[in-house]
Amino acid sequence: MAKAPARSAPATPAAPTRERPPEPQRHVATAEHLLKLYREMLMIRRFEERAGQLYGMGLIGGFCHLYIGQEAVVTGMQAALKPTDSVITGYRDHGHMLACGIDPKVVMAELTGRAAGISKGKGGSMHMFSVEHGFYGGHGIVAAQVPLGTGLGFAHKYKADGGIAVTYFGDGASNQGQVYESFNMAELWKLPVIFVIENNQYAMGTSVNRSSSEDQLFRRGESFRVPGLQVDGMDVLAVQGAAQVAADWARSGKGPVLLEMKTYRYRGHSMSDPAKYRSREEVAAVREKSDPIEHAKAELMTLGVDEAKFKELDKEVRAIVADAADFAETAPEPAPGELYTDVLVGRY
Ligand SMILES: Cc1ncc(C[n+]2csc(CCOP(=O)(O)OP(=O)(O)O)c2C)c(N)n1
Ligand SMILES: [Mg+2]
Repeated sequence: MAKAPARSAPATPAAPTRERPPEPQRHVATAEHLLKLYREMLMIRRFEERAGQLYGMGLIGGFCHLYIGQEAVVTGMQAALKPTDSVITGYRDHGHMLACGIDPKVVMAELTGRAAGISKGKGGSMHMFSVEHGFYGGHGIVAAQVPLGTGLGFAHKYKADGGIAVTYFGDGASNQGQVYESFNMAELWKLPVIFVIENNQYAMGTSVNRSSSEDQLFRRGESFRVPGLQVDGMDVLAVQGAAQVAADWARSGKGPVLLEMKTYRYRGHSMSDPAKYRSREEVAAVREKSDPIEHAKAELMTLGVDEAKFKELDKEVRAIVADAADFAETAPEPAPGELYTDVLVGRY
């Protein structure tokens, strides 16, 4: 009887060994540099507190998602970027705009729907944009900014302008299919993109563990060979250190990199969230143990910065935010004719 031929599956070529970015080190900062980061985080915090108040007074309509608790992420990331780089995020975007150097006045005026707002008062909290500052939105559709950010990376590579695209999204967004299509293309084409997952532990009322089979989100790029790093997103210098490694990697043509920032939002998902899915104690414990601003302050004190300096900074930041709020309350609303400008009309 004839012997059956030996069976074997079609051979898959051996995968080349993957290079990985070096292990990031916490950024070693001078008191001066840390003080600058502290001030930037404080600006975001005070701005957001004020936005929350204006919302409570009925001066802000529509949705309003505050960034309180997550300030170290955007501040540390921005510290490693260059003016040629671009930034894109979702709807929790006020902090990203301030970090990109956009005037608090035009951001606050946009929140209150005034003509002087950055989107002429017609975009509101979730729809702001400034090409001049390398800020590409402000997007209300969960994860929609991820393919767009990948496209920004493509543009940087195509134009060979040396820039990289920082694409922020949430833990909830990280379960969207378009994120993985983006990872695939970004790695295949070695696009200069830093994907930043702001893992604030919740997507509206759903905790990461209830929604994610792989809750170590920095591993989410592995199937696509996108290297991932997990970062303490409550420590601005840890963020800057990781951002530097990621930026060097992406800028040198090695392709995308994924940073999972472990962070926390103190407020509800949006201003209309009663936050029944978590206890007050849980929030209080994070605030007490991990607050990014308090930690930076404590570190600055060990570097010799005294209480008077903090008081001076706080006063200065409060004055800038108060000015922005006054402006946003008193600036005129858009003229009725603006209803018909900037509107894309399709013909069917
Ligand atoms: C495609 C889509 N689905 C659902 C929503 C409603 N929605 C808005 S925010 C959100 C949760 C997203 O959470 P996460 O990505 O963790 O970001 P975070 O709000 O925590 O910053 C959902 C489901 C939406 N805006 N877009
Ligand atoms: Mg989230």
